[in-house]
Amino acid sequence: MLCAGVLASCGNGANTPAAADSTNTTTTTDSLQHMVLIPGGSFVMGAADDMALADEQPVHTVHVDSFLMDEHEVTNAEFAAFVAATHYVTTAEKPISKEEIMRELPPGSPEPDSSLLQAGSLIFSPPDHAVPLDDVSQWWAFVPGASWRHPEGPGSSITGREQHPVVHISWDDANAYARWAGKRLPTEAEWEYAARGGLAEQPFTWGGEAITAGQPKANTWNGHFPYENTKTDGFYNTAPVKTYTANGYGLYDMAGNVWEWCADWYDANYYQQVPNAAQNPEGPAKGFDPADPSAPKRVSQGWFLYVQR
Ligand SMILES: [Ca+2]
Ligand SMILES: [Ca+2]
Repeated sequence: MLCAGVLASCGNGANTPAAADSTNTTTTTDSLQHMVLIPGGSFVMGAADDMALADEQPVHTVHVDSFLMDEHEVTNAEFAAFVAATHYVTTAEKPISKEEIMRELPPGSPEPDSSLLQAGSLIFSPPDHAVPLDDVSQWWAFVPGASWRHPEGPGSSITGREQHPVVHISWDDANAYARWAGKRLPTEAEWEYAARGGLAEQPFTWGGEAITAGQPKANTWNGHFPYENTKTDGFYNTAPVKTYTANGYGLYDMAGNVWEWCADWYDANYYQQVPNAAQNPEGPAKGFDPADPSAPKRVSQGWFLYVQR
């Protein structure tokens, strides 16, 4: 419910003057500052290699129309301006209602202890030794009082991190920010198309070179997860936006730094249902995750691209 993440929002490209001019790659008007025109086109979505997960198959061709996308993740400074203007309260800053929890749990579930209903969020709290990588509870811990204002919990602050991406942002928070800014969340298809930066069938936003080769390319985990981080990219937690080289469309941190919200519901079986050559697909009508069937989820993005081999 309370994931560390942020949005990359995009405008309704078809309705904006900038989007109509496909010769411009970057907008210049005040209201569209820091947005990039992504020229429409078709691409192969999904994965077919040995590492492909079931929900990434089969690969299918998708067309997206031109749209505008923020050039970087939403920063603490940008989100603070939204909150100052609207007095918006994020999901992580609200106590959790017992009724809401019970609605999302299977019928007959025991009621949660009231100590679990405080406002807060999940904090990365790694062990100092190797642990099974299929158990996220080994490195995530719920911390009352953690929120975008207090990223590491009470006592921490975002002072000095104004240009870092905002974290502890739910899908509802991201959606509210985007609407306030006169934008919307990208669809999963738009996000993946934009992340590729015009490169076809490459595994990374920068192409095919291994992430460990050459200069640091993105803010990721370096070393043995989750107990050793060598910080060869310079950062343990978030990095200021635009620290690393942009992709071919001029978008930053499409790989790494923080995960970004997409508009789509997540359905593990969606790729098996979406027609080939889909035009501007908007994802399934509702969410379904067989690993957690009582809690529908939205799509978040931000790491490996999918490539057909
Ligand atoms: Ca790092
Ligand atoms: Ca990112």
